[in-house]
Formats: sequence, C-alpha cells, structure tokens
Amino acid sequence: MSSEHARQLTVAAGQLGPVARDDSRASVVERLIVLLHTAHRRGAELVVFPELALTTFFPRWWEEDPAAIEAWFETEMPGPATKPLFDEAAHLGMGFCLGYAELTPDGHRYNSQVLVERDGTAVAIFRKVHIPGHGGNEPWRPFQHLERYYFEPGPSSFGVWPAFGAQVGMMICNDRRWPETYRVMGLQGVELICCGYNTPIHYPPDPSQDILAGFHNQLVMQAGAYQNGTWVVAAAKGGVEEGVDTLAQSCIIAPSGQVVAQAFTAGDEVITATCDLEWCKRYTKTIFDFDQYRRPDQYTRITSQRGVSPHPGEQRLSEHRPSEHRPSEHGRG
Ligand code: CDT
Repeated sequence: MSSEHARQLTVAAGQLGPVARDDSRASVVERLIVLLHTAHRRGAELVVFPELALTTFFPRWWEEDPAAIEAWFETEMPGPATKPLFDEAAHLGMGFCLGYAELTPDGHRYNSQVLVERDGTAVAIFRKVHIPGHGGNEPWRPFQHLERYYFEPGPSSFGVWPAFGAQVGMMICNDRRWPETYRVMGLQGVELICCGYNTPIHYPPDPSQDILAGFHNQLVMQAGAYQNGTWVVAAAKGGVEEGVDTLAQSCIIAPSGQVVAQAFTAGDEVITATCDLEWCKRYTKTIFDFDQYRRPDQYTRITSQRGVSPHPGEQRLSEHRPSEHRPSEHGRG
C-alpha cells in the first residue's frame, strides 16, 4: 500500500447552476463544454456532470401532453444536440458522465447516466434504481417531485465497469441515500462512483429536514465511500431553478470518507481532485475486507423484504430463557 504503487486519476465534478425551462439544449451543451475545458486545464481526465443535466428539473411539473413530455427526453445519445460535447471531449482526450432523461426505442422512460471514455466510446448507460417522489398530480405542493410519474425504475441494478484505469460505478441522486447502492458496487470491487444529483432544499413532506439538506448529502456519500473503500464524485445542478432552491455543494470524497473537494458556489463550477485508486485497498483490504468479515447469512432480510416487518416470532431474550437472564442471578453475591 505504499505510494510507489499509486494509480492516479484526476477527476472533476462539473456543477451546473440553474437551467431554465426555456433554455435550449444547445445553450446547456455550450455550458457543459466550458466546464469540460476548465476541467481539462486542471488536468482532469473524467468529468461528472449532474443528473438530468440537459434540461430543467422537469419532474417539478405535472404535464399530460405527450409531445411536451417527449421534448424533455433524449431518444439517442449522442443526438444532434449532445454530439458537440462528445466531439469536444474526444478531441481533448477527456471522458465524462452525463445525466439525461432517456426514452428508449421501445418506449421506456428512464432517468439515466452515460459513461463515456476518453476516446469517445460509450462504456455504459446506468438507469436510476431508486425513483423518489410521487406518481400522481399533487398541485397543492409548492412544487412537485413527479419522478415516479415520468420514470420507470432502472431494471439492471448497479454495475461496475473497467474504465479510466479503474473500476467505475454509477448512481443517480436519490440512489446515494441508500446503503445498498454502494454495497452492491462494493461487492464488485468499485473504486470510483460517479453521481449526478438535483436536490430541492425544501422537502414538503417534512420541512424540518430542509436545514439538513447539505448535511444529509455529505453524510450518506461519506459513509458510502468509507464503508466500501471507494472514491465518490458527485455533481449537482444547484441554485434557484424556476423558483426552487436546489442544493449545490458538489463534492469529491475519498475512500477514507473525507471530503477532498467541494463546490463553494451554487452556479457553474468545476472542482477537481487527483484520486489515488490504490488508496481504496487501505479500506477494502483491512477493516472492510468483505471476504473475511461480512456475514451474508445474517443479512437475508435485506433482499427478501422491502418494507418494515417485525418478525411475529421474534421474542425478547427474557421470554426465551427467563431464568438465565434475571439480573439477580448475574454476578451478584
Ligand atoms: N433527484 C432526486 O432524486 N432528488 C431527491 C429528492 C428527494 S425528495 C423527493 C434526492 O434524494 O435528492
């Protein structure tokens, strides 16, 4: 684990400020290319862009017109609007991870991220697994979170792909709040996770959480990074977008769980870090040596059950073995 074995990759999070409803794809792609150039000047080889980077965060609105809905989705990647980004990245020898709304040829709608290598080849498309919010029109909310109306959950779990000289995984926004997300990738040897997000700061179901939005953002990703010995690169679309204040604070997190870079504005901004990928082993070969220490036989509820279900047969210890556990019979006299 000495530094002479370092495998280093300089990565960037390309944070976007707000994208208005009327902003064209071309104008957003121009902004992405500016971020790409900044990251390139700072030596980055991979830039992670936000979730649904090409449009405003449209799930805040109920829309029934199929044509209006379709206008928010990409039917090809790259398409005419995104090709300039793919071309410029390949020209610079840079890879990227880009979030977008995907409409497949057979009519499925996903919240997706594509990972593109430095030579311009697509490595993988990841489709968001945990779809938050609600599926029905709730116009009394100050703004809606209709991801469950617009998107199907991704059917293909959390993959890890060899790319950029590393083992690279992907997650999208709400996925980052769930420990299973990281562990499924951790079990495939992930070394770097790319994550885009759009997180409204106001949470209508429980506004007491609003003030904690930044804390929770870091809490979950720092824990996930540390518990699985992986780097995490997380890029926000932040700022006040169509009246909704949205968390920025893009960050890069080390396998130690430490934040090594963080955005300080809520606008277009690049943060970078040079990641020693060998550093992952300090955790995955020690305290989180899964092969040595995990107890999958003790975790069967994780995959056999979705909601909370107290086991009816579960008894308190005192009901099992009453005589052995009375305090009066333990170590007294
Ligand atoms: N985009 C996204 O997944 N946002 C969610 C908001 C949760 S509130 C419905 C997030 O987890 O940040």
